[in-house]
Amino acid sequence: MSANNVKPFTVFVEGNIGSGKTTFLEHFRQFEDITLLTEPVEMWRDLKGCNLLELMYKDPEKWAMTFQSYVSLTMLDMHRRPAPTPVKLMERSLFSARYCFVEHMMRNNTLHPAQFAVLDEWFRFIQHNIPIDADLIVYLKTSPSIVYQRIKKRARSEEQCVPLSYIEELHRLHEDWLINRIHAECPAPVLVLDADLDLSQITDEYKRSEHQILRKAV
Ligand code: DCP
Repeated sequence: MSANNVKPFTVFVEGNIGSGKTTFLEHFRQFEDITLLTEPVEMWRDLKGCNLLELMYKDPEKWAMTFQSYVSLTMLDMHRRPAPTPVKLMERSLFSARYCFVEHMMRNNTLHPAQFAVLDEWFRFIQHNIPIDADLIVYLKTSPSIVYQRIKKRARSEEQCVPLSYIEELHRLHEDWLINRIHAECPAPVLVLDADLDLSQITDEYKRSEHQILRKAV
């Protein structure tokens, strides 16, 4: 809740792995009156000394369920966290966890149907019983080959085994959710930005979203 008890304008930043979500959030650090909630990847890498992200990539059949249930908890925490500002900008959401990552793990049988059913029931329960505010989704749209190169370059140790085919599949799932709208609900209007641009050009593209996010003439 913002200072005057009005709900903040809540924005989810979505896009493939390596699409620049963190960089996008950092762009908005220059503005006052905006709460930035970056994704809790560091919590996933260190839960009481356990690296769940690494366990998930090393042995997906064994750890995907545990990992995604912890992702759900940390994302729900971000959704419910009050913002003392008129704007709240979040990296990812419960929706991309369900419609992109869990969906992929269900389709390629990484998750047993029973495990998928439990995650899906949690998702539905939360959706129907816990208010999740969403006013805008910024979709950082990329080409799989470009983000694949970025992932290789940034060399996050857990992601070294990620094949291009996985990035392509995640791309299709983001497109199905945000552009083709195959799921019944998309929680907010979608603003699509070209996130293939490299760092020297991306600021102008990010600026295209300032007006809608800050909701004033900038
Ligand atoms: N991940 C996952 N399941 C989720 C969310 C994320 O398996 N529900 C994994 C994919 C990545 C890592 O967690 O290995 C972080 O992915 P993100 O795309 O969420 O974050 P990035 O740090 O890649 O974002 P960007 O590079 O766009 O800033």
